[in-house]
Amino acid sequence: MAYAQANDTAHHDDHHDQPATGIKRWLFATNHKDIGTMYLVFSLIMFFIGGAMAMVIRAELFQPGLQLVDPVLFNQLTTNHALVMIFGAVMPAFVGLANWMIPMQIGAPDMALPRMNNFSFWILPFAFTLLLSTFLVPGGAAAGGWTLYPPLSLQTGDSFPMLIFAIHMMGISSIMGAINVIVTIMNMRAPGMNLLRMPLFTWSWLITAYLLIAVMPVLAGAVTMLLTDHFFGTSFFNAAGGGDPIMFEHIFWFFGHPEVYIMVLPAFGIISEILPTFSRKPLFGATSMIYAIASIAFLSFIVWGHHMFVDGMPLAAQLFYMMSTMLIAVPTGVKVFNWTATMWRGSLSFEPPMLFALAFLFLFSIGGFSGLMLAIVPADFQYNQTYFVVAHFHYVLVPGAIFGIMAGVYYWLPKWTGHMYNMTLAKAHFWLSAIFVNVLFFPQHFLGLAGMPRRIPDYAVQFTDWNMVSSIGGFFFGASQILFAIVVVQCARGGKKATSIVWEGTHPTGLEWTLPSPAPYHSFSTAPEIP
Ligand code: CU1
Repeated sequence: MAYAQANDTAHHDDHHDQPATGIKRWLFATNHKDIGTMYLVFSLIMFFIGGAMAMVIRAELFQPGLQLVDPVLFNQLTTNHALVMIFGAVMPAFVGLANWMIPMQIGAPDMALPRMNNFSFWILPFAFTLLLSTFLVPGGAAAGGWTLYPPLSLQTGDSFPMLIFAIHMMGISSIMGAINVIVTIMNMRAPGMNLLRMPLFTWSWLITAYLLIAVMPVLAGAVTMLLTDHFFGTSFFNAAGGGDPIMFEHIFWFFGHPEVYIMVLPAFGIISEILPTFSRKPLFGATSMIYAIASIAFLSFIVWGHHMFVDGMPLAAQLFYMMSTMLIAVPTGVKVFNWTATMWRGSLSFEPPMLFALAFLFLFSIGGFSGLMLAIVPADFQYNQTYFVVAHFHYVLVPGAIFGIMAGVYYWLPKWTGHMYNMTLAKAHFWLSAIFVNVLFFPQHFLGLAGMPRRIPDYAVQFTDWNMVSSIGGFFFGASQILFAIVVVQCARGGKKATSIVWEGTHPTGLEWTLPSPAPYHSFSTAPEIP
């Protein structure tokens, strides 16, 4: 509560005029909480749009043969499902959480650059309107999937510049968001809030923001070179003109691998705050947790070649990428050990944030292990371009990134809205999600090992059974997410009042949401006024 009071005081000092109401409040928002809300609402909408595409994909793959969509539309769906989920759902959700929580966690009155904050949000609706309108162009953004490998991606046709410009806008938005996070954390911490006292969510975002600034321009460069190859006669990736299509893969994955970590490091931060709260114990090894996240971030820059083992690569390079990739298991192991040790002999309770955090811990680990399998060069020769890869990264991104976001939302929603949400509905959402995410994605391991290729609208009959299971899991998983929307909307509209010790449960001492670990010696309610 002390954090919130400090914020409110500073906030009112800043604004002498009347606060805007109605549409102006949102259009001209410079307040980190309103912008955070807009990011989160936008992300939820994109989650359902990307999810609807996934439902169509799973419906087409329910049985062999072409029934619902033609192959061109199917390819459009796989490409756009990925772009919408990555840049529209997961990343904006984390930026929304950053906007809400970072100023409060470090005792800052707002984000450092509030107008840029507004700009970085409002780019997104335009970017995604442009991206989704490629569906209206004949052929659409069909060729190549979200990785846009040339020469296939250069067959995209008239929607190609729309696709490229949409990606540029997403990148600009991300870079501005990242700059804001770094400047806020570096310059606006309350007295006494030195770096190693910062809560883990803020720490994970600080590291993520550096990753974003390092790799988003690389993506921008890659897609710009595609654009000039397509329209201006350059031959960056065209062998006939002296270029090299494999170079695109190097540039893309130098962005792409850190991008995966951008989507999961903030979730590590969220989990590192939820597990201590619901274990009634401080986080085990908080400092080693920060170093582990930083190590993972560093390693993410030197492993990109593991996406390209089948391209033909010198043996020494194969060994380097294999071993550097496996090295990531070391800091990841530190984190899993610390999370487990945090819960060890703790006084555990199982409210929705804790349930999602635990599911994250178990299921993200499955994604980690299948990642280790893919890192082994000779094994990857078998798995490459199969559904095993699809199973792997969906375990990392759905029960990883998305469950992390949901854990965070269930954890902080009472703090944001002032209301407690419907526990029964939230728990039902958890159990349905946790069960059906496995029904959806686990069989895809079997399909991949049996040789089913990815990104295809049809398949050989021997793959039918597990595809049916996967699709049924997908339909139930998708439907369960409606519960999430209901819980969130109900909670925003009203309900039982939340208190500062909302998570006390049966424990009389209780714990606040943003309790850093270790607790700071400063009490912010007596801290000097922020100028
Ligand atoms: Cu990777």
